[in-house]
Amino acid sequence: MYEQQITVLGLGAMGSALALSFLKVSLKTHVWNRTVDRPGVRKVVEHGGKFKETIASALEASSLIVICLYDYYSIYAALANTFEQAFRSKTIVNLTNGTPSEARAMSSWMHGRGVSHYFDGGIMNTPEQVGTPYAFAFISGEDEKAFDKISRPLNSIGRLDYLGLEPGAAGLYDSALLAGMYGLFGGTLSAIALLRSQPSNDSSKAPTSKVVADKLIPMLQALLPSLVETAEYFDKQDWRGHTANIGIQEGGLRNVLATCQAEEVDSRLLRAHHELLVRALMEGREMEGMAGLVRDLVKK
Ligand code: FVH
Repeated sequence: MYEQQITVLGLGAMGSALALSFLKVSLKTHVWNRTVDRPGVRKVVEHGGKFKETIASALEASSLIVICLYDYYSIYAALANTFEQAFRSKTIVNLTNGTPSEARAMSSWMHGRGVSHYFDGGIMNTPEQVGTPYAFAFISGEDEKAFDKISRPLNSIGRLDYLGLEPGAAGLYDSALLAGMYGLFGGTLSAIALLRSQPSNDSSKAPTSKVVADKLIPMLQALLPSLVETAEYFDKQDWRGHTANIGIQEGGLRNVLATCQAEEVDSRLLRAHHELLVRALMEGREMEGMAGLVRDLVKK
């Protein structure tokens, strides 16, 4: 038997997008937000969401509860004065961004208050993408049978990727994917800063956005398969430099840093990567591939 109603705690940018996606598939949607006067609250109520004045009445309204607050501290703060009875037999799906250890602690805290199931999740898209083919979320905690029960009401958000029993798994995948994203962002910010220094009398000067769209993005797209290879070599513990080895990578990045210096561009987002390459070179590992560098990042 699948849930016909759902409660959403938190109607910020993401929580309100989630609530709207539930309303769109005709789930009766109860909502609560600490501050009533918020655009997200108005929009969700306009679309049929049932606003609850107190968090206790929001919990009471459904047995399936989605939490999407700013951080884990906000959740503890919001639920601090709620009687344990309000949690009993509830299924909680917490889509607030956090770390694996925060997820594990929250799972124990919730089970200690009598919830029947606690799932932790990470949403890997923007609020605007909720309900589109780009949207997906990692979910972990409990078992596959329990996950199946929540997947029907929740899949209006997007694709749900269930990672198994360990409640911290979704937070780990979330952080790993965001690490990749921030690396890409950092490199792109440095690229834009360099491009802005094109001489204005250069007739080939193109708007920065055009260079990013026409040159940088196609280059990155062509390189993406090599990221999978790096992970495959890491899995096989194969440290050989099959294509570009550490020696070549260091030379390339050294040129970028020299150009940044000449053009008075702050290279701090790139320097940490260069330091890693130099350290490997000093250890005589110039023929290793990028997978070898991962070893240097792993502390335990
Ligand atoms: N927005 C995004 O692009 C990202 C995409 C990936 C996933 N994140 C995570 O989703 C969580 C919520 O993010 P959000 O975008 O909805 O954030 P805000 O619009 O800032 O809304 C924050 C809500 O949290 C409530 N809140 C904050 N502190 C407290 C508290 N102490 N007690 C109760 N509620 C609290 C806030 O309420 P109010 O300020 O309106 O009263 C909002 O409902 C987040 O983990 C992202 O990392 C989004």
